[in-house]
Amino acid sequence: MLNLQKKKSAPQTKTCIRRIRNKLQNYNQEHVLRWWKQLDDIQRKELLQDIESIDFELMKKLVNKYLERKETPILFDSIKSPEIIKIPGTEHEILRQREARKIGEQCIRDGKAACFVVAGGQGTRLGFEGPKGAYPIGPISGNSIFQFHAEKILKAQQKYNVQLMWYIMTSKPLHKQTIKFFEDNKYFGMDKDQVRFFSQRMLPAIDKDGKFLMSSKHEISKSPDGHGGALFALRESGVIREMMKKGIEYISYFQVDNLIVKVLDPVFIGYHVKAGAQMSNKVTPKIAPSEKVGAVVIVDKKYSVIEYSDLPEEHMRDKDKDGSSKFNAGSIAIHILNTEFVKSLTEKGIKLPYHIAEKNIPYVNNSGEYIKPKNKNGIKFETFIFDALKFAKNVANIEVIRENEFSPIKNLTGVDSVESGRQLYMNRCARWLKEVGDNISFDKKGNAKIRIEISPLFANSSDDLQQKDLSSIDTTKDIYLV
Ligand code: UD2
Repeated sequence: MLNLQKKKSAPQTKTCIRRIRNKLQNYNQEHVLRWWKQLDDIQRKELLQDIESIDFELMKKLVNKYLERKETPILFDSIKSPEIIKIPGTEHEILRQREARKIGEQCIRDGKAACFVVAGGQGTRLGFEGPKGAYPIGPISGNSIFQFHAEKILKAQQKYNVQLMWYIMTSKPLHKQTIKFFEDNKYFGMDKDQVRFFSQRMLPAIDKDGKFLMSSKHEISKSPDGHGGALFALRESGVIREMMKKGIEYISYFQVDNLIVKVLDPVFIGYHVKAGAQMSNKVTPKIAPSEKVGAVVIVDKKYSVIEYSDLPEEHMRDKDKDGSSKFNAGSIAIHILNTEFVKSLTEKGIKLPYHIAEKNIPYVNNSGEYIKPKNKNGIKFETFIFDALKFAKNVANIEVIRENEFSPIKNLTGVDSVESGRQLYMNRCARWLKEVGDNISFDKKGNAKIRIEISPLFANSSDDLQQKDLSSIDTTKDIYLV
């Protein structure tokens, strides 16, 4: 029986290899089979599967785009600053915000909103093995970033008396680890059924001649296709269909590395609904023109985000005719997207533009040696979710208070780091305690003098704290409320 199968499969494999070899030749990538003779059966199978999964036509376009440097130039003169719903100051604005909150709360109660986190990026800058969301960030508890987000969702669930869905986009190298992390932690108290994982697409990385880089003799180096890949992944995984079946209309999108993000903000949802928007943004004034956040702008009457890496020094300070800064509306990567919008974009086959990123990518050289390059040797291609803005009929841009909603964790130390993210989190806890009358001291930099951690399950706002008995708190020592 075994023998028969072997005899049968041998010619098939030969034909298959011939076909694949031809394909590779057509696309100028035949070098990926260079070590074929040295590979064992399992490695050969894996390599063939890897090759079969590649969209060669897409890669051909991307390679040409890179080789011909076909990036569309940004016409800086035609850019305008966006319309923004400012933080309310007047009585009228306060009323407007209250109305938005009411609308958003009703949407959440009616089960029309779900949480969606993009967690497919590799945490290389953090120097952490494994998914970034598994990073033990809690200043006292050491709880993971995922646990903080999960507890915020559970708290919202209690408040609105509705079961909320959490969609988590991972990428191939992180997928199994992410699920295992949730399983090991018993889903942080959430029901298994309310957490839905799906994986984004991976694309080959190329060298400067347009050839696929090899990460081993039988593996093509691949990386996630950017968070814009969420659109493709939402469709391919069937998640967008599932969402619509459940009656979900609004996707509350956030990045895993923003520890203090409001995972489901009724005010944001309400403004989005009131504006009849299809996709919306939270913005905050940049702390400096060079800050590493994108800027929400208007180009040709359409909303868009100019990524920080695309904003040259000489344009960072450009002004509108009225003297206001063009690039001051910092995008903190928090959006609402309508499920209907995502569905129609993906059904129409709309493709987001690919951005080129030059990186140091480890690879196997022609002699079969594994090289960790010191300089940028390779190119990755990524799409960005905010490029979908220009397809939206209406967009609402909501200004928020940075220190209440944005603490990005990109590096281990310094700017936008584990250190600063923790501090921003503790400072927000300290402000909440102060607001309810506790005597918390801050140093000259505005940092709380003691370590404070409040589990989102205990309180996720100063309003939540109002309802607690905090009389036994000693504000001279570390505070951990759980
Ligand atoms: C992002 C924004 C920037 C600003 C900043 C705020 C981009 C290109 N830039 O900068 O404008 O808003 O965040 O913090 O987004 N991810 C995936 N799959 C991928 C790539 C990324 O899921 O293929 C996730 C990643 O896990 C993370 C988020 O997207 O949660 C942002 O990725 P990043 O840290 O690479 O983006 P960054 O810091 O360049």
